[in-house]
Amino acid sequence: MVEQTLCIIKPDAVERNLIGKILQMIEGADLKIKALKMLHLNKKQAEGFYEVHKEKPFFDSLTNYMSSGPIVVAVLEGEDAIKRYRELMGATNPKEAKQGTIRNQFALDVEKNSVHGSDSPENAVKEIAYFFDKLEVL
Ligand code: IDP
Ligand code: MG
Repeated sequence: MVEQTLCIIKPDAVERNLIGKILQMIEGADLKIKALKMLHLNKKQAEGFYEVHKEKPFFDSLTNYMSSGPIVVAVLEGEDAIKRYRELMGATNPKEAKQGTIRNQFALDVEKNSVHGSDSPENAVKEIAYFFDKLEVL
């Protein structure tokens, strides 16, 4: 099934000039970029995006980090895109991420792990709508 998923290139990766390399890996994995932009979230906007994690001990640190610098947000499309992009990202903790994955290559630690990807069709729809207007997604 053709799906769309939300990708974020997080502040640690933007800061280290990894946008191009990460987008190259995404395109190389046969995922199509259907929307793309750069922005700098404020703390409230980061908290809104990660609302599902608001009870977690790492919520404050995570939302500080996600609002600490510019990010790139993108909509990716392809067959089974949600699962395939999560496989390409690798495990949340880079120590557990398989070789060849984005997080294995670029993540700094379990928080500053370079990329985000939606984890289900329902969340993909919500997350895409958080960042993109209907008219902005091809
Ligand atoms: P995911 O990004 O692989 O889906 P989630 O469990 O949804 O992982 O967590 C969202 C984000 O919160 C992670 O990508 C990471 O930046 C951060 N995070 C997750 N677990 C921890 C932790 O144990 N310590 C610090 N930050 C964490
Ligand atoms: Mg998640």
